[in-house]
Amino acid sequence: MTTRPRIAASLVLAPLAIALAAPPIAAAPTDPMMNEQVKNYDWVRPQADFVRREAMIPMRDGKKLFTVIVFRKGTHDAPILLSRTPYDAGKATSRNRSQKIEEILPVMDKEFVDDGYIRVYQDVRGLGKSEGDYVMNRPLRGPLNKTRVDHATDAYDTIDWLVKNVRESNGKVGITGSSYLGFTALMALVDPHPALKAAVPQSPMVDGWMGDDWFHNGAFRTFGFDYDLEQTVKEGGGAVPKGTGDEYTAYLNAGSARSYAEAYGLLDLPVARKVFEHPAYDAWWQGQAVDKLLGARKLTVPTMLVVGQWDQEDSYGAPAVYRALEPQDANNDMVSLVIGPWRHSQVNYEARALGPLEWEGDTGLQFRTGWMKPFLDCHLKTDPPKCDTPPVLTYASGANRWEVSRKWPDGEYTPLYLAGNFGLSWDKPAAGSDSYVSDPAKPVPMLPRPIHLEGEEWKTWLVRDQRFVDGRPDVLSYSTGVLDKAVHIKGAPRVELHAATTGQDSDFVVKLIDVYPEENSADPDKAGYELGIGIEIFRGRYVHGFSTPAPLEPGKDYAFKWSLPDVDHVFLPGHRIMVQVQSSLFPLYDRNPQSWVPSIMEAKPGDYVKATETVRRGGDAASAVWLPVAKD
Ligand code: PG9
Repeated sequence: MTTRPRIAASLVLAPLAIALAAPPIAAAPTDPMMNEQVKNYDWVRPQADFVRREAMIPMRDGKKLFTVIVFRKGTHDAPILLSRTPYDAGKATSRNRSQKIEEILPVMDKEFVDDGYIRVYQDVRGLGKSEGDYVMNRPLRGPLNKTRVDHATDAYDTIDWLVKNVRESNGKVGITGSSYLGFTALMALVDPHPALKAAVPQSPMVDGWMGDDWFHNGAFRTFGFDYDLEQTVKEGGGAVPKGTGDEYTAYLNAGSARSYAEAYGLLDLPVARKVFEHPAYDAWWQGQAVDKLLGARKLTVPTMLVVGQWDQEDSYGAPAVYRALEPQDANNDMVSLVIGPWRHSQVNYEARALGPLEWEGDTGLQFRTGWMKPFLDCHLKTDPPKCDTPPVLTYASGANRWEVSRKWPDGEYTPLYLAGNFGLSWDKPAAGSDSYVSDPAKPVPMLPRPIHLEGEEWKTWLVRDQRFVDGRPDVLSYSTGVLDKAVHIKGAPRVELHAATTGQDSDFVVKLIDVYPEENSADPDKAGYELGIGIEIFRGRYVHGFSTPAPLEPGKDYAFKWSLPDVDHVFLPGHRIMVQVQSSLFPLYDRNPQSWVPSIMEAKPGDYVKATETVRRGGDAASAVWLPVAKD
């Protein structure tokens, strides 16, 4: 018998089902001219197979957060699975206006509620029906946040209320969600509530400057403007009204990020202004980096970090938190890492395919039922099964199978050198170099034009065939011969690019590519396909340190070092490995003017100049991509 108090009536909008269930019998005929608008309608009917409660949960500063609690009728002694969202908790729990629980909730919730979980969605402070101010990446209380509240306290107060007020619960809470919801899931781990027993942050936004939504290695990602407008404008937001034409042209015509923002009135948005105020990796960005915040604390809640191998928004966060926490995980059972063959957040949807790539079955469902739910079950259920969580679970694309590792990365870093005649070699080649002219007036497109960075085009751009650029004079393409045996990599490939520029600044983009056999009559669309396995940018001014941008000395050789996203991939026999080098990836990243300016986002038209980029190979400037080659 539970002694938990019942939900306070004032905090629950009780179903109106009884009041509206049937018209009064033998009532007077309806007045033909009566006002036909009624106050409300409770769409949850008595025949519904679920209970759906709404509550305004009070936080420590008096603000109340809108929360929806959903479970199958008859659920009791049940774990709670919580998500804290900026994307409308009401909508997330009324996907269809159906009387069946699997119809109203997101697809990922089905197996959980079928097994007696209580599903809770909450609007974060300031959004949806929640009270308070919205700060997009609300920092933790401290130097950057002088208020009494943050996502850690809001999660704490919410969990406290839930375990005291949801009488059907067993008092144990797990937290999950992808992207922004992954970020709020991670923040709940800071001084966590004792009832928080497990967390599954998926594609969390962790460090918006280093490699998640806003910048990658210092290069500014323009798509953030659309997100800013969608998220922070109460009425009239939505995507930037840049028209229906080619976004490549729209951004190019606008000039710098600042002139684009000015043209569309985006500087009225505090969130956009903040980004312009912090172009480098200063204390503001560093103080928000969730991997650093968590790495400085003891992890007390078992955590499964999840990311997609082709995550076009937040590929950095989950592995970064894993790296930060793993050193304190002596028994290898507190923090685990999962990398699936997914685009951003695809883990929560059907995942049989990504663009032209097909997997063995629905890998999202396989993960959720085969690993995520057992992980949560063993930490949250009243009579839990034994935990058997793999320390690292990855899907080996190419071979198309799930793999378990005890550590990550799980390979031996081996250099694959850029070589003469645009070859790639496992042995260090003779010294030489290749050059190209990078012209900011003709940046290398990220996709074949016209570009529309929305829908499927945005979700799958990382797996698009790269042949559309490999003949450009400003793209260097190096390739191995046809592989006679498989090359299996498990980890984040590391770029070591020795290069010089005639300018004072330069971006470098490296793509690791799997080139499919030239002939494939069974699947002709894939014949010769150049599949990006990792695509990542580095902004040259940060070669001395991310918080110390400085001009590059024209003609001087530098060693630029950065990582590509974490992957588990098998380059099959008959395929080739390719590395492409270029100096722009437009319009996702704003253009580097290649002359020195204090902030690239604010460059003026006259600042943009052509530069010759020289990539060194072999000798003591042996450019390479270091591959984490697995011992199979
Ligand atoms: N990548 C998105 C985001 C996360 C956190 C902050 C801002 C944006 C998202 O998909 O939620």
